Amino acid sequence: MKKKNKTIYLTLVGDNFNLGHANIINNAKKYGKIIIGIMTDSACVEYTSLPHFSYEYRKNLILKSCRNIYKIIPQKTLDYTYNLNKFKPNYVIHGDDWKIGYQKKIRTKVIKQLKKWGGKLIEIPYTKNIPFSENRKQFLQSNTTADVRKTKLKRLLNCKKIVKILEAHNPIGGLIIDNLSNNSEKKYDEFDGVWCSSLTDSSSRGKPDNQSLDLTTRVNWLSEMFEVTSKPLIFDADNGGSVEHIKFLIRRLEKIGVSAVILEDKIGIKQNSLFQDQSKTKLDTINNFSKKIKIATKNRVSDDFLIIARLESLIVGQGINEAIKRANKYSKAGADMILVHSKKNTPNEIFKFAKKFKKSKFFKPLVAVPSAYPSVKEAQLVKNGFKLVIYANHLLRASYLSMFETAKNILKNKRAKESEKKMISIKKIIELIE
Ligand code: SPV
Ligand code: MG
Repeated sequence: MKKKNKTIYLTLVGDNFNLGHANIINNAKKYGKIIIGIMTDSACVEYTSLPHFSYEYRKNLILKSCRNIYKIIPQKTLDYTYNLNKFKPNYVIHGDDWKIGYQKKIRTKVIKQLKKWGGKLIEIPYTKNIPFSENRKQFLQSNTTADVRKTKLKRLLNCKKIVKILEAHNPIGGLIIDNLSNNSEKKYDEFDGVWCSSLTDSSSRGKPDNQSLDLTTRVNWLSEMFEVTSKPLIFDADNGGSVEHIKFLIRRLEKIGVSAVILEDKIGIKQNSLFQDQSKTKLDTINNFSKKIKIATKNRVSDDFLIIARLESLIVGQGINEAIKRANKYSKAGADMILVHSKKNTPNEIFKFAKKFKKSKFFKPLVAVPSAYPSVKEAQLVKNGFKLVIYANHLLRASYLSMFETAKNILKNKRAKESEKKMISIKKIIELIE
């Protein structure tokens, strides 16, 4: 077969187009017509983080950067089998770095598939001196605009079984969420974003969670968080203030790149939902709260910014039927997701709610905040219709204990030596930030 009739297949994520990619494409040209499989968001989250840019954006970036591309197609899984069988390329080209690690299995499968039609694998030396993680950090630093950050939550919801959000009350907490991953089990895992909690925002400033820390102050400090992180953030807006004020809050949050707001159906001076005595807590009327949701949805620029309605019926002991009634109304008013809050020490009550709500024509994906029932496993939440889990206060609780113990020990020992082993070294903290 003449070269001009041959095809060569390669895959790219295409987020951070660099020398390595250019090298592969230049080599590929020598063999035939280039078919590029762009990894979809779902394919990427099987083994790594969500790409920074959306599929469409990455596709356009590749089209703009390279000439002589015959076809661009989505590769929907890490496994090449489907695309290879469909296009039966004469060659597949890849860097030789995939002979080890998680890609080894994929490579073996590619070789097996190609054999079926006499295709060949071409491996070129991996382009060195592009330290991926360093590059990635710099790339994220300079490419995280408000809009790109905002859309990430919806993209994650579209491609993950469950989206995992962790509270951070300062930018260093945000950096932990941005950078931590777990490769020790079979599947890659990481937190997907930040919860901006009214409880921990207030407590970390020595104030009660009763709106004494005003919303403006809370929204303003997000610029510091956003300066150094790239993952999406969900904002806890309590009840969002009065009907007249909601639209201003929504516009501000969306404009700065927040991905979702959670509004709760309580009124009056609030107290935290986890307090035992809720006798003073009042729920909003269904009509008034639905009005807030409608205003919120009407005033967002794009539906990539999510409006999440939070039900407090179970917190105040009004039972599952009342919660279902409200969930249906809030969903009808336009809420994208429903958070059903509970302070019971097992998830039974929210699972009962979920079972009933799943049958409703107004069903929306559910959000859980397992502060009171921490033994629930994420897999159980998925099974019961939950799509988002918020670990709402854990970094604050952990750091408070650590700060308290350190302070106590320095005071007791009249020196700091005994506390050193429980602290990160100064060298590490400098390296971390740099
Ligand atoms: C928060 O984190 O501020 C919340 C969740 O709203 S809870 O504390 O459980 O009310
Ligand atoms: Mg709160």
